[in-house]
Amino acid sequence: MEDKTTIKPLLFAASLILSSGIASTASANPPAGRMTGGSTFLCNSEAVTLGFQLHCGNNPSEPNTLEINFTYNGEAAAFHLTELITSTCTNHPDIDPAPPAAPIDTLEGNGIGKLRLGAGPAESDATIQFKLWDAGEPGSSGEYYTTDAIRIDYITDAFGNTILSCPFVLLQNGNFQTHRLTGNQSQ
Ligand SMILES: [Ca+2]
Ligand SMILES: [Ca+2]
Repeated sequence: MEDKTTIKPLLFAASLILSSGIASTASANPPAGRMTGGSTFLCNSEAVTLGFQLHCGNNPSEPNTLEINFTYNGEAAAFHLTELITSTCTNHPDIDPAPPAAPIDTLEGNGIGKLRLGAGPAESDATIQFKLWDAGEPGSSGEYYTTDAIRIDYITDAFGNTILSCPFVLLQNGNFQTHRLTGNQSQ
């Protein structure tokens, strides 16, 4: 059991890295769309929850929201996105995000936000970089390639200290969903 749960995400991650390199050379114009979702996952054995709505593209449409709740030094902590700076969506050849059908299945972004640690106030100028994979339904409790996944490269405080970093992991609960950009036939 231990070996399976460790090896499968690693294989999936390695495959994603290899395939995404091939896919990125085939498309000059990254597809647009948006991704929504909410989930719980394990980050270094600690439960993390998040909810989001994020648009992709060179100049991502509003609104963009991302809330992450986690534990830091034994206390409740929260990150609240205030600005999505870059958001790149791609279509992985081996992942099917349907339903619904969407031109993308992967979103990689970074931005700034507010960070609250313990009972303290929410401090501005926190930063985040992350990547989200939508591998269809139900989104969690499945195998690799059919289970949504997340990686949080970092959440830093205003001084650049890394507060949270989560390696690639499959979702435990919840679901991510990619969508076409509504109201735009070209997408
Ligand atoms: Ca795909
Ligand atoms: Ca999904």
